[in-house]
Amino acid sequence: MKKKIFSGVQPTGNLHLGNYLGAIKNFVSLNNDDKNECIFCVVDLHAITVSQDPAILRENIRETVATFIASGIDPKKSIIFNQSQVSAHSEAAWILSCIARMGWLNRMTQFKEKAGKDKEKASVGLYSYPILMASDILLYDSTHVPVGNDQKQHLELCRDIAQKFNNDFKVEDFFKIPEPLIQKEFSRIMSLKDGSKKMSKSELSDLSRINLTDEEDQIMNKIKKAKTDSLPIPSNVKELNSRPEARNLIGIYSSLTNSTLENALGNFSGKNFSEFKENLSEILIDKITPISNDIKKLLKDKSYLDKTLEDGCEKANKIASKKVKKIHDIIGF
Ligand code: AQP
Repeated sequence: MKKKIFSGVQPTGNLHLGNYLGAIKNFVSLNNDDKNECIFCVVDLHAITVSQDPAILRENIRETVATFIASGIDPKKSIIFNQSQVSAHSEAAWILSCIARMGWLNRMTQFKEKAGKDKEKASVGLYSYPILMASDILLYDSTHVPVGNDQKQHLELCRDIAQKFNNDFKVEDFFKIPEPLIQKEFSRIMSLKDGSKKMSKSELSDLSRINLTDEEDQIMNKIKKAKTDSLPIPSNVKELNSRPEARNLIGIYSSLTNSTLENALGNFSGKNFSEFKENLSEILIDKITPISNDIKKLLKDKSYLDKTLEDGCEKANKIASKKVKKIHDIIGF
């Protein structure tokens, strides 16, 4: 049995190292394994849960496709498409919003974080976002969903919705119950300015993240200015627990070099951060600049990116519209 993989990225600009190490890097290895059928979605319906400039959104959709391809996802092997062009997503989201319970949604921590203190002014879409995410996943009978750690709770909600639908309508196994694929280590990359906040596209300070389109000098400058503390690099992992910024930088190093935290510490223990930062910058430049150059090249060929989406949408639509038709039959439309 092939694994059916589904995941999405919002086209909200500034795709960063957290998106890469937490999600896209994993997408690439799943794409490269012939035992998997992969679908990678540019989730533009999710992006409009906060306000977007239409012209910038259109460009960000293309930039997200370019980032997928530049990172190593092959559109001939995997389906790449944008959510808004397959209407089954919006339709299934309405139906599943009649299955999901208010109490379940009220527990979602991401809504609380994103809506902040003024939740009365947040869009209804931001609140019900996890139901749309469940529709995205369930429409394709996905068995596995590679996401960063921050999406774990949403995936649990998706499983609850699928189970309730199957039970309510006595259609055992109609919706497959998907498994999260979350990397055990470094699944949450933190801000370069504050080790307690996740690296994020919407953070105002550009110095808080490494963008996948950053140039060499920007990467060097951001790592140089990244927050650390005045102590030298410790010799054991336990000591990192009370030093979030140091843990984050060493975690990024380990993730990029596919080594353990212990090995990374072994190379630098007792040294000061300036030497470590020089090494980290070099590794980041080696990894990010080829991706950054390819994104820029691909962005010049809009018709190729649009055609990639068009082909992907056609394939996704075939699968999703069949599933929606079955949902209609089950619920009595
Ligand atoms: N800091 C992170 N560390 C690890 N993984 C992360 N992801 C996001 N930030 C980190 C993972 O990237 C995938 C795509 O995320 P998204 O674009 O759909 O939305 P997000 O999680 O809301 O990303 P941001 O950067 O925080 O965007 P804004 O600021 O717009 O809200 C997901 O699998 C996510 O887990």
